Amino acid sequence: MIFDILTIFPTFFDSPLSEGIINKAISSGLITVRPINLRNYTHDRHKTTDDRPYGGGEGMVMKIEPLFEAVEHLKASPPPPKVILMSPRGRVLNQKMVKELANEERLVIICGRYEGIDERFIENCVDLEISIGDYVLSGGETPALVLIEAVSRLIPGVLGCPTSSQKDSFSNGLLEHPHYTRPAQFKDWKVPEILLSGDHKKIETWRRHQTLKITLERRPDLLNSAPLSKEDIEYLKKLGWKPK
Ligand code: 9D3
Repeated sequence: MIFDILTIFPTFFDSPLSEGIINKAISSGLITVRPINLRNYTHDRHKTTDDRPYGGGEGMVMKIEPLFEAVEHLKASPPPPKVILMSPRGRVLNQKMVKELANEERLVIICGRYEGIDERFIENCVDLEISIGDYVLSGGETPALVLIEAVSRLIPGVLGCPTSSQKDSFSNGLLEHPHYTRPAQFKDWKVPEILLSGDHKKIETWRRHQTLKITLERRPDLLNSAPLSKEDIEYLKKLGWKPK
């Protein structure tokens, strides 16, 4: 999979791309990540990418010409990409969207800066606008990294074990049960007895109950769309859950 990132801060991505799982995925050729300097597509001496807003007001707006030329240039080489704008006005990213994007062959990811982007570029050149949540950042670079990491993990071979991305929270639609490792006792804090029992059937049930209890406490909204068994629903009702 190819990720082309259009940004005025291409070096922002140097360190994150040189660490851990993403770095391995790049080295092994499973993904290609190319930060591209938007200023390469300007023609004036000052490499201007922004200008003052028509109608007046605070802040600067990203100009259409460099963005348009960059996207046209990228589209001229195969495979045809999906063009994504990281934007606080976009659809809020979730694991379902990540799964869908993992089926694409190539993404062009545009990182906004300043107060906004000329709307004519968005209307005519962007396929999808994505936000990563309801908080204010300074630009689309961090969101682009979030997107690339989330999508890359779903590409076969990127994670060591093919099941580990499926077992994750949100893949099964619920939060994870708690985890413990040695020592069995630290100060006077003990690992739950059942996990030391060797009774795998009982452990499995305990973990499922923990998953359901924690999800009910912290993210009851998830229970309305997660796949639940008859036993799950029975247990949740005992905890006071009312299905919607
Ligand atoms: C001060 C300007 N804001 C008015 C409320 C609008 C605004 C413009 C640009 C707010 C943030 C930004 C920069 N952020 C992004 O480009 C961005 C973002 C984000 O801020 N939060 C969550 N997801 C994303 S994706 C891109």
